[in-house]
Amino acid sequence: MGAAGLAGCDRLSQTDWFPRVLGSAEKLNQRVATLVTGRKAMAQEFTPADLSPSFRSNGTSNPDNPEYQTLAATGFADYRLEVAGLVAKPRSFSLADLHALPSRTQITRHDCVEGWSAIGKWEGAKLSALLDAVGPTAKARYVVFRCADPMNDDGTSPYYESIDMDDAYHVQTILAYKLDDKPLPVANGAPIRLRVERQLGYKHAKYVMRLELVESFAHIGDGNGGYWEDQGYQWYAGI
Ligand SMILES: Nc1nc2c(c(=O)[nH]1)N[C@H]1C(S)=C(S)[C@@H](COP(=O)(O)O)O[C@H]1N2
Ligand SMILES: [Mo]
Repeated sequence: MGAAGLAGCDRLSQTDWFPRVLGSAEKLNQRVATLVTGRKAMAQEFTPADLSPSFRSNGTSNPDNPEYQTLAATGFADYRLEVAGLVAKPRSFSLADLHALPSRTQITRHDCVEGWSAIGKWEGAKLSALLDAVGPTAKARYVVFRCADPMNDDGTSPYYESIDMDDAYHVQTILAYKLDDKPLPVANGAPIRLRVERQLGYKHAKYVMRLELVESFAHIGDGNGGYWEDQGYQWYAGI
């Protein structure tokens, strides 16, 4: 086993304290993904000929949230992505700020656990570039994505997700503002949605309003790292 493999094992042992400790199958998935492909491995990219004729919407298609609706009504001119938590320079980013960051365009396949896939062309700011601008502190281990869509009737429990720093700095991890060369539609997460290409669909948070750099997500939601994770889905949804 090479140095990369050993580094992967070391990383795993650091995560063993997880609250609802990752089920053993999940740990196995993560170990296999780490050893077989390495955490820097690229998700497959496709050509324009492979694009799905249209990219369907799943889950929330238009957040039932007055603040979001107000932002949408003016084309998100007043949108600000807040970045907070364990960073040296907390700040917010307008859409223009996000467009000014180094970007990446990629044609990838999205796989939803509900049994459908679609290939889309995504363009967005590299999350690594945004993180370089705010300076995560040494304690930061996860990026938490807070979304605009309430997931229950009383308007609480908005959708949220989290990824580790390996995925956060991966070259294909972007805050997408375009789908198939057009501004990201509301149905697919306008104005900003996460693309974290080696993970299943539910990790790709839409309607992202705020990022938080944290050491642990034990005290966020039910402590499992995401809205669907709190309903029992795996936190590490690598494919
Ligand atoms: N904020 C938010 N993000 C979300 C969801 C959601 O309902 N709300 N659904 C997730 C799921 S299960 C999938 S498969 C994809 C769907 O993305 P799409 O609507 O662009 O197809 O978004 C993910 N991110
Ligand atoms: Mo999904």
